Order: sequence, then structure tokens, then C-alpha cells
Amino acid sequence: MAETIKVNSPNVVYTPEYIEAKYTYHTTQVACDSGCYVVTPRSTEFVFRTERRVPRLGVMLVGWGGNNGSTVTASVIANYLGLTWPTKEGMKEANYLGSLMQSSVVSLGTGEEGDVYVPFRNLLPMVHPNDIVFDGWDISSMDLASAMERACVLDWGLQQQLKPHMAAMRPRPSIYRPDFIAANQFDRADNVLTGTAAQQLEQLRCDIRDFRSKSDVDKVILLWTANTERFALLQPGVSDTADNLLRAIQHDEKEISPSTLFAVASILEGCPYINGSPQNTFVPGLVELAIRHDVPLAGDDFKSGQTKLKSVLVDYLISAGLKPVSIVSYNHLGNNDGKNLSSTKQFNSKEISKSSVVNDMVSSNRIMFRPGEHPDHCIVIKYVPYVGDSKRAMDEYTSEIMMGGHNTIVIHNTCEDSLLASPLILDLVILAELCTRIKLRAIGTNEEFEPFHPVLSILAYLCKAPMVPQGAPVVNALFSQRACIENIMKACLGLQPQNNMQLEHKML
Ligand code: NAI
Ligand code: DG6
Repeated sequence: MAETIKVNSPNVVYTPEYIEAKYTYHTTQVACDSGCYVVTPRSTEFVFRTERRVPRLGVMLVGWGGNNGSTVTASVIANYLGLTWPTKEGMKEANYLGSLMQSSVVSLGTGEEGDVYVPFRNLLPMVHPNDIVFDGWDISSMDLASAMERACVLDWGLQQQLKPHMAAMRPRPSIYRPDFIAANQFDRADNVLTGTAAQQLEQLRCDIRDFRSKSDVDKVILLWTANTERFALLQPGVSDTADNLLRAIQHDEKEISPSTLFAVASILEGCPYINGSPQNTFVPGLVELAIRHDVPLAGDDFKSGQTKLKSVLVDYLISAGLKPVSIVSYNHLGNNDGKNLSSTKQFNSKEISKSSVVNDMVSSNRIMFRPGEHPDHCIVIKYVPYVGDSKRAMDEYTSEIMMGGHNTIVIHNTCEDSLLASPLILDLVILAELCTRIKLRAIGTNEEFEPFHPVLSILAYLCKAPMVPQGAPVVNALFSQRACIENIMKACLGLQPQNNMQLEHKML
């Protein structure tokens, strides 16, 4: 398989610094006039400019010593070193299964023997996960080798090989506001920052600068993979505008969550910030601050297993004309995430994020759902310590079918949660970094190239409750989200989206 791609078109120019591609963006505008939809095809000429130099990327994880944090760090080291280890099923080798960029392919076009598929990662120049440098914070002081052992995720034979490489990695002290996470996390918090919110914010900014200079990375991205917090109350004068938020931090306002403080530090240091948990870190003032500083944000909540499947299955049911009327999603798990979620307020954050995923699909179909009508949707999470990181997810989907019939689908999924989340963390930071190197301008309108909107909805595929720019539609259907990433990356190469028409095979 060839490793590089070169587009042979007068619309695509390669310079040593950039790939510049002219691209015609086709859209369809619909207006309703006297009971008739008037449909107008439109097209806009864009130039996409992608910086070719791939930076050395540093990733700072908040919650570095947790199951996800230790697993993703260990997995990258194992891949970098090409480790293999024995198990009762034979030898295993390090890989990146579950990563959209590293392990899935896209169709590039048609070759002599049919469609030619290439790894997603080869479409544009992007960071390889093996080259990411990790650092981070945790309220638990445990070194990363011990944290990996505490997580009980990776095989023992692999852990033994990794320990010497991880023992010196120590999370930086973090912000602990006991009120935001479950009380049952208290005994973990032995590595905490003291001082006011303003002093803590300053310390986080120093940490980012310290990491940047000591590790010699070109860019830093922060990603929250710490415990799920409760929702912060949205108080006028505190979190409603950027200025109020900054002022409230100076006043040591207690209703500002640790995650929002991390996001503020990240923005002020010019580092993209990603929220892998469901809480409302991105309060309105924070989003305004990101837009003001032009720093990307993405979230919320990794879409790893049950919800990912839900965003496929409900899309299938509704697009097949079957009417889902009841969706019941039950989970039990025994890791520290499950322990934290056994507390009501933290569970509520997760419940909101897990429930929102079908809304856009339901409201798109007015044949089956009247305005305001919705399937019953119930989320249950139980903490069962014995099963550890091996989460069980059981789902029952009941749909109405023709002539009063019912169709009930039951799914049982068992797998290590952190091994599903880790490749998502890699995809999130790699795609966020790529997005900082893409700029575009509409020919005839914009003279200047502009970056994407700081709210990176392009990362929606990886998020349970995708954040989008104000007023933009939320898309949850998984394959639409995947097509969004693929088609934007293809546009950067002047290539049209995959249209699936295959006309060349449909004529005599
Ligand atoms: P975990 O509980 O093993 O790790 C969280 C870590 O965060 C712990 O080490 C804890 O000490 C630390 N922590 C808590 N508050 C902190 C703070 N203020 N600053 C720094 N560190 C702090 O949880 P796990 O399994 O790694 O999950 C992490 C997050 O990702 C959770 O919020 C979870 O809901 C979310 N998530 C996980 C998914 C998965 O498939 N594993 C999928 C979707 C979301
Ligand atoms: C209980 O479901 C624990 C949660 O943290 C989930 O495991 C996590 O959010 C993954 O959820 P999902 O629905 O994407 O599998």
C-alpha cells in the first residue's frame, strides 16, 4: 500500500509550506412559499490551505493517573516500543484498534482493480500518536506505573515491560473542589493545589509553560479525562460572559468548576481544550473567551461504546421508517468512573449526555414523530466493583413496525471501557491539532484565510454531546459525523465527497 497521496489537479497546489486546494462547496437552500418548498442549489468557491509541517505535539491530560489517562499513555509507549506480550490466548502486539485515524480507511477513488482505500491518517499530514509527549495533572499523586497497575486494564506481562518507562511520570498537583465530584473520591485526593482560584489558575498556566519548555514541544493540547463533575450552576455575573468569568475567578467564586478553570488556563495559554466528560465546563463566558482568543474547544464526553452504537442504531431505525418508542440503556461497571457516577449529581451529568444523542434524529422525521414527541429513553448506571473496567452495557430498543406490530432489539456489550476511550483520546487531540493547521477563504468574499470556528464541531464523531457553534445544528448520527471529517479532509485536497452513486457501473 502506498503511504503518500498526491492530487493531480490544476485546483491543487503543493508548496513546501502548504497544500492549497480550490473547492466548490455545493449546498441546497430551501424556502417554504405558499405551501410549496422552493429548492435552490447553491455553490460557493473556497480555497482550503493546510499547513504541511507536522508539529511535535504535547498533550496534557487532566486526570492523567486515572484509567483512561494511564491506559492511553501506556498504549502509546507500547506502540512506540513495538511491545509484544504473552497472554493465555497467545502473543499480543501493541496496536491502535479503535482509532478512526490509525485503524480505519477511506475510499480515495477508483483504481484498476476497483476502489482504492487508504488509512484515514494518510489523507493529510498529521501527528502520529507514537510521537505525542504526555504530561498532566491528577488529584492523586500516584506515579503512572502504579496508576496503570491500579487501573487493572492492561495485561500483566505488558505492564511489567512498561513500568520502567512510566515510573518517573508523576501527575502535577491539581485543583480539588470536593463539591464537584463524588464524596467517595476524597481518599484519592493527596495531590492538590492550595490557594485561591486566581492563584490556582496562575499555577496551571505556569505548568503549561513549564511543560512546553521542558519537553520542547511545538504545540500543547489539554484534554479533560478526570472524574465527571456535577453541572455548575449558571449564575448571572459569574459565568455568563468572558469578562464576568475572569472577574469571578479573581473573586474566588466557588461555583466555577475545576474543569472550567483548566479550560480558562488552556485558552489563556493558547492551547486547544477538549472535554472528555459530560459536565458543563463550557459555560457561556468560557466559550466567549475561546472565541475572543481564537483557541479551539471540543467536547463533550467521549462517545465510546453504548452511545456510539445508539447513534448508529437509532439512525438506522428512523431512516428505515421504523419508529423507536422505547430505549432503555443499562450499564454496570466497577472502575473508579463507576464509583464516582454512583453519586446522584455526577450521574445526572452523564445521564443528560447519554440521553441527548437521539434528539436530532427523532426531530428530523415528522412522519413518525409529532413536534415534541419523543421515545421513552431511560439511562441506568450501577457501580459493581467486581467487574472493574470491564463495563457491561445492556440496551433494549423497542420500535413500532407496520400494522401495530413491535420489533424489540436487545444488545449486550462487554468490554474494557478504557481501551475504547484511549484511541478516542488520540483521535481527538490529533484531529484538533490538524484543525489548527487548516484555514479557508471563500473566493470573492474573503481576502484573508480564516481558521475554523473555535468550537470544533468537526470532532462530533468522538463526542456523546457534541458542542457546536451557537445556532449550528447538532448532528449525532455516527456515519454523518464520520462523513463530515472525511469530506472536510478531502476538500482540503480539492476532492469531492464520496457520493456512492457509482454511475459508471449503472449504465449499459
Ligand atoms: P478514573 O476515575 O479512572 O480517572 C479519573 C482521574 O481523574 C482519577 O485519577 C482522579 O483522581 C482524577 N481527578 C479527579 N478530579 C480531578 C481534578 N480536578 N484534577 C485532576 N485530576 C482529577 O476515570 P476514567 O475511567 O479514566 O474516566 C475518565 C473520565 O472520562 C470520566 O469522567 C468518564 O466519565 C469519562 N468517560 C470515560 C469513557 C470510557 O469509555 N472510559 C467514555 C466517556 C467518558
Ligand atoms: C457508565 O456508562 C460509565 C460511563 O462513563 C461510560 O462508560 C462512558 O461514558 C462510555 O459511555 P458510552 O455510552 O459511550 O459507552
